[in-house]
Amino acid sequence: MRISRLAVSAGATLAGLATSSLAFASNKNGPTDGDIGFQRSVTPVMDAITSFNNYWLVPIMIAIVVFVTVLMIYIMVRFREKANPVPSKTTHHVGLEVAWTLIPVVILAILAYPSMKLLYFQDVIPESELVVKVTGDTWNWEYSYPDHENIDPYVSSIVDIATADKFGLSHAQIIAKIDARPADEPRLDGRPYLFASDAPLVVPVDTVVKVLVTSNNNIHAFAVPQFGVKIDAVPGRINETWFKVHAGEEGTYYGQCSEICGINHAFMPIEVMVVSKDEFKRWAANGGSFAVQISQNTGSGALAISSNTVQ
Ligand SMILES: [Cu+2]
Repeated sequence: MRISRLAVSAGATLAGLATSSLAFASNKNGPTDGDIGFQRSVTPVMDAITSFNNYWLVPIMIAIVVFVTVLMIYIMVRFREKANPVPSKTTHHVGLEVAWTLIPVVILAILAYPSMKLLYFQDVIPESELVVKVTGDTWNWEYSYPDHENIDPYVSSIVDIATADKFGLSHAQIIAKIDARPADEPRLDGRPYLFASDAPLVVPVDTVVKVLVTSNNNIHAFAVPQFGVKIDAVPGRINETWFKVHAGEEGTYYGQCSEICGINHAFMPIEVMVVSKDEFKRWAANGGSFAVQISQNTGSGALAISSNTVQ
């Protein structure tokens, strides 16, 4: 009787934790201090991942944790030395062994169905309206738009200060130092350090974007949590994935290289700027720039780089 009351209260506590973890899911973009849920979803794939986690995995995990905890407590109380002076000599119980083998098999089989459905949903790319190519490098990302010949491939690097200047500085001091730069140098401008780049990937909202991912050197991974995108960038191979940001979700989304790739792995952020379809058209027609470029420097590499820098 006491045990069953204990089970009910443990269950209630864990169910409360689960609902609060759902409630903890941030409504902001990007990672937020104190978050314990996933980042807010903005694509159909991430919607499916979030539901699979919240409505299948978390409830099943909670049920298992509650069951095992209650069983452990029951065994510790019921079979303690005082209450059970003559211990049982049983070593095998066929029924029990069959049960603890079959029940996990059934749980995994039940999980396999929605899991496979989700994998195929991620894997099969719908008819794409835009293709972007992402190339991992040591240590930054290069973006190109094979559909738009007028947009030169451009490199997207972290907004940072030199490693030598960072020595002994706190996170906040590094941010202050970057923000103190002249306005014409890459600055954070309110964006998070280790996520902000000097040239984000620009894509239109409500559009199926096919992403081709490869690498120039070692293995990286292109990952944007709010899109449900994470795919390895492997040299000599092109991996494909896709995302479609929901209408009305224009904004800036962040990710980071997610396959440990070397000394500056932590310093190759992914910043994706999602703009309206019209704004993207203008950006693309303008050679990959939001600003009208006035440059004295004609016909050199410097122009190509500056015209791709998002102003
Ligand atoms: Cu990396």
